[in-house]
Amino acid sequence: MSSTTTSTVHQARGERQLHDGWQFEAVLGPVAANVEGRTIPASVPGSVHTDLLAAGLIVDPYLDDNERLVAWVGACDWRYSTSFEWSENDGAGSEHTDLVFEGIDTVARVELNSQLVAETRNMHRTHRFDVRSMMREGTNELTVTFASPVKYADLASVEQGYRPHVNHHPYNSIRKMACNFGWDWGPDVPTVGLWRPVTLHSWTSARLGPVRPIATVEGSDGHSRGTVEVNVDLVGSAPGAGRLLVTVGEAQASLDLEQGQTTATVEVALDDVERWWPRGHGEQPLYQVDVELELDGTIVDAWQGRIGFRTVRIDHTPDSHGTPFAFIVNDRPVFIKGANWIPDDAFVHRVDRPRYAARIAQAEQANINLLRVWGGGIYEADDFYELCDERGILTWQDFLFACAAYSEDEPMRSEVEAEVRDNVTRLVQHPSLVLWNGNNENIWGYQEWGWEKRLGDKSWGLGYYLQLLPAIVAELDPERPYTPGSPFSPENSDDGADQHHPNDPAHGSTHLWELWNRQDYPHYRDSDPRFVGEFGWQGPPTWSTMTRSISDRPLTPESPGMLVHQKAMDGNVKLIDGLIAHLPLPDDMADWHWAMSLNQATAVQVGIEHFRSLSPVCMGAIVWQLNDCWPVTSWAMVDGDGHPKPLLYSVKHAYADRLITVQPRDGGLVVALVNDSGEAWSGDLVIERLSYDGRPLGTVSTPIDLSARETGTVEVPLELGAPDDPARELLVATLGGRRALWFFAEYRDSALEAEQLRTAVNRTDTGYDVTVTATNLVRDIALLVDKVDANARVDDQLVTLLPGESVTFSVASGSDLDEAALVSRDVLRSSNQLMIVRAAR
Ligand code: BMA
Repeated sequence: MSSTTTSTVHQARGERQLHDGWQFEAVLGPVAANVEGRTIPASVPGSVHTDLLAAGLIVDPYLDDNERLVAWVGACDWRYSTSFEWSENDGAGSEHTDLVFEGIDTVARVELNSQLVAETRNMHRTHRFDVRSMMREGTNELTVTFASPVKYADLASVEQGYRPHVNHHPYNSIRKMACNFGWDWGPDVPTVGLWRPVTLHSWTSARLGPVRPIATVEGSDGHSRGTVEVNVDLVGSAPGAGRLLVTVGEAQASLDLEQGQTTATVEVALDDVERWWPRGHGEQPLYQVDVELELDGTIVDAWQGRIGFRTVRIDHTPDSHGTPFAFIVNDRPVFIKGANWIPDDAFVHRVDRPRYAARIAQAEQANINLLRVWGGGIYEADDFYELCDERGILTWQDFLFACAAYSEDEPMRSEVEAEVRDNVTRLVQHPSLVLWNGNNENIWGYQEWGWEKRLGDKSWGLGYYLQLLPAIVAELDPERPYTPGSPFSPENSDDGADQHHPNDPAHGSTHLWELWNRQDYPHYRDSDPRFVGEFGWQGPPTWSTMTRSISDRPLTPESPGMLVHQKAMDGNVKLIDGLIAHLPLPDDMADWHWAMSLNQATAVQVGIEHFRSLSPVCMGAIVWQLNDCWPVTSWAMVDGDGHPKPLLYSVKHAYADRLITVQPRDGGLVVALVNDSGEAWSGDLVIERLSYDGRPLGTVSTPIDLSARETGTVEVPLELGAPDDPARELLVATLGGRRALWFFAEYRDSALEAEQLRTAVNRTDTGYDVTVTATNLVRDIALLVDKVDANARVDDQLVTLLPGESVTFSVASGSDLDEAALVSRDVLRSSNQLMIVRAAR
């Protein structure tokens, strides 16, 4: 396992990983006959599902309807055990021996040499136990017995009192990743295991506890002064002279410790620092922080981390449009081109650093500058935030409360507090992290989803979101913004008189789900939101992922496996309703797959372009969702096998630094020019009305001079905006090398003809170049290269060619591909193909 939460916390002295020799067995529950009585090798970090799979004892829950076949696993109790050698003389006669679990999933009884160490019930926190008095010379036996998470949650929800939640399990009664119990894009596979590292830590006299470096910066860019306030907890008591040494980059400071001191703060000042910027705004300089604890001249413990210097705040100052929600980084407003992040695997321990890196690279490919870590998942591993620090991807971390009411009583309250303290402390160093957010949709849910009457006078979490969480953030991480929830409308007055509905688009952040659920995507243009925290559209996974994971014959939109891998309420009906206003419903599976993928890409693009055209009134959009955790039809841009869906490419276009888009406004049309780059954008904007066969029907040219980060609009003159024949005409707006197209009719009402394409395929060092030339108008050309090679990637998709134009796609592949297949109708797709129903083919 390369994914650890300690990659920046280097406390190597006296630490020994206990990852070997683990095995597990079922101890209670509906155990399958082939597992009953067996002892199975266990991976640590790991989970019971993945080890059963590795041992060949269960089928892969990600395939077909296997999820149902392995449902018994989550209903069993499991015992993990290992033994290890230990001697009093280990660790140079150390005085203390701690057993440290960075993640226990979830309800467990930990025993060492048959003595109870502790009972745990929170996956999201670390546990450190002083086990010195239980250790013995020679062989030591460690066991961790896990209660069934399903049964525990069921019982706990009755003991705590029923509280509303979405989906079918009461995930809100247990501090375990909510979506492991199933979600509207996730499999129901509640697992158990030691999901993060386990270590034995031997130490003498004193050691470092948690270390929190808080970086601040003042002055203008180029002459910025940085200060790092390093807050250190000290554990144990040093008999002699103690000292803390702190190094940040070139600067150093030290502090002499007093006998018995348990906390210390060392400030390091740096005269001239470079600021950390989000991608698209500047560089990402990072500074290493080293903390050493010295006792009587010897370094006994050390910690290492990495910080960046930047300021961040959210502007909520009411204005004539309502209340903004604008991230201001280093005093510069940053338009958020975001995506929501869910756990990249339902078995989260499988997400290692290379996988995080691959996913973050895909986010960069889509011009994304913020990932919101959604509250039904986890606090991700350090690897995630480190990579985001390096790449300039901002992160927003929800606290882990999603779509449910939560008990504020014991034992939940103390678990929440411990978990929040752990994770705020762990993540405080990351400059990419720009927001702590209290929950996902719970304040909204309380008001709108009928919770109030179901809850009676029971607590539901508001005390966490308004008091406990902000108090901990203010204490441990005072420089970082906090919002109580998403969506969220800030109060406009102290007496609360101006309070707005939490999802009011004119105030703060909003989640726009009505479009997908009911209204259709052109209606994104009906509202002028200040910041969109969630909006999205479903589409199937890529063809290769879909056919690898679903073996239905025939494979149809409603064949059994397809329905198992579609978790959304009325998902298929919404897919159909969302399509048929725009395109005919195909009667063939390959066309259905292409049509739904295309429609997903178009819908989100329409939303983003509208939101960006409103900037700076709207200051951000966060698409639901970047990634998937298994192969499924969902709102994701990247499917469960890591393959990019067409949506990733439409988002890339819509999030380009410089965007031209045509928007209906006030009964006419405007061309909106969005310059989210650091340089001015000037030139002649040419707006042309063309017939589908390429004949010019009118043109106008307007000089443009936009400053850096400026958005402007140009009205489309009436004679250009009013077509003679909407089915056969389009608008083309061009500035420099960029252009926007506007079609006066929906695809299905248009005169789009059968495509006439010429193709040429050339071998390159990294794969193939595929040049496509159009004789007539061909819309949304995409090479679905995964159909030829599941691992192949193409640099672009969804390109529209006017008659006579060409495009060259670069296909990266390590294999020799069938060149004819690469340009076959099944792979080289366009929306023209969808206008012709099977009978005509
Ligand atoms: C939002 C999210 C998720 C959900 C998504 C799609 O409510 O917060 O709970 O998966 O919508 O329905």
